[in-house]
Amino acid sequence: MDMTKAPATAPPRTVALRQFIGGQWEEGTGPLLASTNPALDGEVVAAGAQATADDVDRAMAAARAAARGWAQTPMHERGAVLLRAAACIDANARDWGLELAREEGKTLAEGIGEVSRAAQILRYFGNEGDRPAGEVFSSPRRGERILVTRKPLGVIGVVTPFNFPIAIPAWKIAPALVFGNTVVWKPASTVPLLAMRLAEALQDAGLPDGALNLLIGPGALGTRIVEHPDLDGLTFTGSTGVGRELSRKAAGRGVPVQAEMGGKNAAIVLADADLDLAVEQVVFGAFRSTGQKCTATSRLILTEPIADEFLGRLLARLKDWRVGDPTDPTVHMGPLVSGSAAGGIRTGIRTALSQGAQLVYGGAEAGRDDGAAMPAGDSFLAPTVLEVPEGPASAANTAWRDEFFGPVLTVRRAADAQEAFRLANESDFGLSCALFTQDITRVLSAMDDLDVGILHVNSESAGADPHVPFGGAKKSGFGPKEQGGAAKEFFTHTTTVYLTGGIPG
Ligand code: UN1
Repeated sequence: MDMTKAPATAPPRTVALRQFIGGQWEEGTGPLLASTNPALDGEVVAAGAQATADDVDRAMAAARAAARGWAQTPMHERGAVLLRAAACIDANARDWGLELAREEGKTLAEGIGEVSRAAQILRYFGNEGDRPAGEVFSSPRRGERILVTRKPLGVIGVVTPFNFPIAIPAWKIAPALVFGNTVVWKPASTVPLLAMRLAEALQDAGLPDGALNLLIGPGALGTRIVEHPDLDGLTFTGSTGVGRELSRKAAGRGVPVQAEMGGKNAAIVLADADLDLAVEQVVFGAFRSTGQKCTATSRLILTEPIADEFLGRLLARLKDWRVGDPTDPTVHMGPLVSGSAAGGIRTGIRTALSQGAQLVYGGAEAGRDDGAAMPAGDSFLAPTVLEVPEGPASAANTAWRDEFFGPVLTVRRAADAQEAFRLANESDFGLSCALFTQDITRVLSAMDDLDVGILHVNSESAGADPHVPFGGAKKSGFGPKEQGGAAKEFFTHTTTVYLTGGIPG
């Protein structure tokens, strides 16, 4: 049959999942695993057998065996592999972006954008060989110089979340590799196909066998990696609970850890803000990727003079925010990653309401009774806005305090900028914050007063460029920051060299 004549409506075929160990793609020997499309009940995107504890051991051995040769490969050659992989990823951005939208549920535009972003990250680190590789200090002794050189840690465990199935792995694996480490990677089992795509790109780009190993399977594989005696470093992004548990285990064995965990990021709108800009950016920050970003805007602090006006404009904007199949280009927001993720958020919304929050828009039952604007299916939630009135219990309201990791925005009102900053800091987390104002004096105080790792002035709380540090303050992260020059801090250790040729004549 001529496949080019197959009807355009034919469902895409299910991709066979494989493990990548020591440069070989192989079938797993564990139980079956299938990634499914959260927008279309029952559509299997990829399926295959999971990896086992034994596969972790083989992957660690392969990574160890490859470590010395890769570390001795010149940085420019290591970078060239990343640059070739970036070109391959760019060439496949549309196809893989579509696979990403089907497997994870973000819109096609965001899926393609994320794949291109992975390529951009690989390009940034691919050029690392052109950047300074250490420091030179003066010596108090005649005829001596003191150099600080950098070396890879060795074998790095990489554990990544579902919400950026190719960009987050890229921003961990690219620096790990370019600085000369080898990698054993366990992605979230909900998004294994995109993990395979990244590994394929690196393999096709000429990465030596064993430098990257990919294990698809349950969380227990991550624990096995962390407990493995050959592990030299662990980089993790995901939930606070899992991050703390893995960090505790790694740190207890003297293994350096970098963990990027929760966020409860505020957008603050001051009285002088450009409201049209602020509404647009708050909607993007809160509801793009269905709110499933650690940098998503989940708290909105409105100063009194503009609060009602802002909410009115926000609700008008949300009426046009289409929820549906993310591969439909007219849709703004896809489903949550799974029905159970959506169910947990529905419970969270109901709890928040029982604790005194007021429903402003959407809600746990939206589209269920009225049926109108919401697609059927347990994974879908409406964009939801809750308001927590000021009172002794406001700070404890679950929608204000806990990370829901979904399309829920919780509003509080502040009398002025000072109170708004105090409310923004009223969180255990401190990842990012968006501040909307045209007042430079307020911006300068915010830079000092807000306890966050990332501050956006007049732009949404999400987003991260590859050449600058990324990571949070307070309980949002543990260990060094990611990306940019900060990545070097984690993926290398230093050797201080006291260098003299003898006593100068
Ligand atoms: C972004 O804001 O574009 O897990 C990236 C997360 C973050 C990445 C956010 N580590 O959502």
